[in-house]
Amino acid sequence: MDLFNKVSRTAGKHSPLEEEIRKLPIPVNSVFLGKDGRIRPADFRETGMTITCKRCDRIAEVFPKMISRSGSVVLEAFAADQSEPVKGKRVAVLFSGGPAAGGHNVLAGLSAALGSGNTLLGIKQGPKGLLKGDLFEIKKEDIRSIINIGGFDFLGTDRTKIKTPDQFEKVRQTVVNNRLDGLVVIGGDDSNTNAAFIAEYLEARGINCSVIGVPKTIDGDMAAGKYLPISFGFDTATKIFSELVGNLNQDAASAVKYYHFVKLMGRTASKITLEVALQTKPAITLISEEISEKNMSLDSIVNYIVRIITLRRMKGINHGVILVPEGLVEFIPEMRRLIAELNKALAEYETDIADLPSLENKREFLLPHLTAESAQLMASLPPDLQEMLILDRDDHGNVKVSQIETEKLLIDKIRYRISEMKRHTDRFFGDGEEKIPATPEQVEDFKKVTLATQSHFLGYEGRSSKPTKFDAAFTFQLGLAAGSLVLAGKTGYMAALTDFDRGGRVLGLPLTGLITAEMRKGKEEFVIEKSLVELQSPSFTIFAQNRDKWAKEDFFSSPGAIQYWGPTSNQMPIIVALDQGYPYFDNFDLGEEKLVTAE
Ligand code: FBP
Repeated sequence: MDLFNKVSRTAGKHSPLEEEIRKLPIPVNSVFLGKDGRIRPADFRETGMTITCKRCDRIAEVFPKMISRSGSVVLEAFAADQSEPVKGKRVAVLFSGGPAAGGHNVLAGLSAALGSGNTLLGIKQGPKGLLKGDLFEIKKEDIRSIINIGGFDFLGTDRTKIKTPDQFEKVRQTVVNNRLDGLVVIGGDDSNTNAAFIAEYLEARGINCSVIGVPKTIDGDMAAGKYLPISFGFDTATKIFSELVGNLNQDAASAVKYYHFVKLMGRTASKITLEVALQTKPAITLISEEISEKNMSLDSIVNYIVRIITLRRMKGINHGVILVPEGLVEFIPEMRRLIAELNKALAEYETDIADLPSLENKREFLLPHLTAESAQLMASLPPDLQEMLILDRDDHGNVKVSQIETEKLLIDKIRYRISEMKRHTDRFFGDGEEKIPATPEQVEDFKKVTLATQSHFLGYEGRSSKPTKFDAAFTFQLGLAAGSLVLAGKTGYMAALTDFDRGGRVLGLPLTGLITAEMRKGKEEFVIEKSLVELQSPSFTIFAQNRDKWAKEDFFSSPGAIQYWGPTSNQMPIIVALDQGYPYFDNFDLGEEKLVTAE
């Protein structure tokens, strides 16, 4: 074959690697295997475990049907008897929110659970497509082309929040018009909350359609402790970010001139940052949850970083990598107060503000509605950050933190502090708790410091990659579990998987047990509680015990690319293994490997 043909042959998801990984066997949990070794849907029974959230009183008022049906009891899958599996059901599936690696394998698992006796329909472009009724049939050959392949592009996705009576009615019409027996929502906390509301709405109107959620988000904050250690996509995203951060560690130590400030995705939780830190051991890592717990102001964060940079300089190290979690601004106490006050004012004066023509007008209108401290802080922020805080919220009321250049804000403030230190060395060097101990020569050397920085934002690079072997296996089981829950006639549950070190345990979690009441834009909203980094957890403890060593010396590591074969190919997230108390993290066990491409 000539070179021209060889190059064009790889178009349309046919790169040599994609061709190979389509053929990779995937582990299958024993509950999904019949006596003949073929895949079949599992059945579910009640366990003795219940999950309830902090505001059960309000949840019971808002979701009476779901609560009385599930009793908040966790379900567990078991291998069904050998009777004929259910036939003739029509099940639709959608992606919601940001992409996460492995989404296509959820579809593959669903398709395998439904078998040839039922119909799987794809909903185009997420909740928007559900409202429009934009559905098409997913065929077995479609599954063969997308299995183990990254992205959400086969269906598309979006972030529409289904909230108005008119929207719920449209969902009902789509369900009725398409004779759906099941609806599977693959999404994060907001999308799974949507799934619970849809389940309640349909049930209250006597419509027999199982609504099942699947936990997706690279952020890892859609998790439920021992029932669901992590959401899918986290493992792949953190391995990609770790490869890139590892490379930056290596480059920093080679070029010996730059500090690389790397903002890492994770809108709220710093789980991604913690995992990447454990994989790459950079010079400095900020964890939002710790900053909030210690009530650290923006100034004290800057002081913390500058102190480490200065101490490293004294050892002759003038380079390194600094990890900054995407959601940081919302965890800095004074910023959090400012955002809360802005949210309240934005909700109260929504129409007045919408009528004002310029950002300047909006800012002038809002300032008198803030406390003096918040108004002062607001005025001190760069204009583009002010704009983000005033104007931009997503459909779910979240500040769009991915657009806020926190890493650049920190760089500016650090530069300013270093120049201040050079001018007033007495204030910053010498004896005293806050001061940096240094000899006169070291202080003179410090005056010569020029901080050379590079800033990076890693997020989108990690969302649509081909799934790691862990995510490929995890998502396939989640699809099998979701399909089985639908065929078992369950509604208002989330498909879940746990015990990643011993074959996997397949569960159905009542969505209402995960939901709580939260203030958003000044109003009470019902949302699935986000799982954050816990400062008492083994993963954070190990990080905290080691970070001083990583700050003092160049102790970094560079884990390299995702492997599909080789020593790290069966690795699961380190934070999951540590926090679940698994004996190892480098050899996940989710069942017997099978070639599932033809199922
Ligand atoms: P989901 O919660 O929908 O999975 O999205 C997570 C995320 O990747 C965040 O880390 C980030 O803040 C956000 O998506 C960015 O989303 P967008 O695609 O709207 O820019």
